[in-house]
Amino acid sequence: MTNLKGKIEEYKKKFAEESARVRDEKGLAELRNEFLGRKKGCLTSLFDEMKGLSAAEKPGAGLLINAFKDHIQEKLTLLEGGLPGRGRAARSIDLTLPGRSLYWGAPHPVVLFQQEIENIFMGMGFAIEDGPEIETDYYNFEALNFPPHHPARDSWDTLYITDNLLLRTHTSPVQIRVMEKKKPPIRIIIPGRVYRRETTDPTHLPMFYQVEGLVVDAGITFAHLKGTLEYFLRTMFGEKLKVRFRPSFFPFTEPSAEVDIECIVCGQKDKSCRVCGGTGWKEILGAGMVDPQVFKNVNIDPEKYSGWAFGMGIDRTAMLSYQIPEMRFFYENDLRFLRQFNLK
Ligand code: 2NL
Repeated sequence: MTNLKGKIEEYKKKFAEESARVRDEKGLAELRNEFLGRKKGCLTSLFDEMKGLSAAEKPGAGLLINAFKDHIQEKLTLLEGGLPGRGRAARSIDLTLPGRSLYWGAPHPVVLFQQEIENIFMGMGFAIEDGPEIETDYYNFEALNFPPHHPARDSWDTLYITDNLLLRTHTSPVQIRVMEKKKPPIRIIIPGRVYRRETTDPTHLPMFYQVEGLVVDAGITFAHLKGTLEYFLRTMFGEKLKVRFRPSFFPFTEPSAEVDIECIVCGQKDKSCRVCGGTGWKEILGAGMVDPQVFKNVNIDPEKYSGWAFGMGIDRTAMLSYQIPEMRFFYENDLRFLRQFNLK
């Protein structure tokens, strides 16, 4: 046993001397073989030594030899990590390298803009609703006073799934669904994706975002429409913003209006402004008093109740607000573009 202990000490000393001389992987392999190798390794010779011991001494000797083995293995690993070249790069951790920084996700600019719109209307007591993007002909057209084959359908280039199923061309079907379920007073807005069969150009895509709004109660007039929309637009674009209403037509409202705001890019001062074409005005939304036929379709009595509605493009308005020349920029997912809008 004393013999074994002495031998272990001797081997440790020898290992320390020889390991100091190891310069490369070859030297390391030789050292490992010399001490842990199966055939003539020091470890093997220690186990041979054990054979001559008594049964009582064997367990203690086993522990000593295993501790020696662990010691050698640990030192070899350290040595390996300290070697230059390929060995070092492949095996060691460089604690001086800076950590990898994580990219924080952030809301998309169209989402930010939609939230701004939602906040203004929520401040006026409106609720936010949503509904399916795949609709039936009834909810997308018929309930909104477009009979089949009516020429007004031509101005909505629709993407059909079957003769009866289609991708909604506006979020109005959600308003129909809400009016079927709830009785007045109703004050809602519906933001969401809508689809049209469009040829892509800088301001048109087959998918875009729209927000529609609806107010239904006893005694609602065009004055409510005007006051609410003016308040909304001035909160969004500036207290002193000029807003004008022009007569227009929609199948689901009567009377109907298109609403323009002063050009927020040139402030009506540039006769060659590229945004407003020198007119000083930009069309921003469509609106009107809900047609009595639409109320009849959802069993609301048009003699008792009246209401107004509007529709506005979200991404289109965000383009005007941020002065973005291409709608496609929003949906190409180029992070260099998207990151510019998350300054908050
Ligand atoms: C536009 C015009 C508009 C509506 C949408 C509506 C919905 C119901 C009843 C009556 Cl359920 N009207 N929506 C009304 C007027 C205009 O959108 O230019 N949108 C981009």
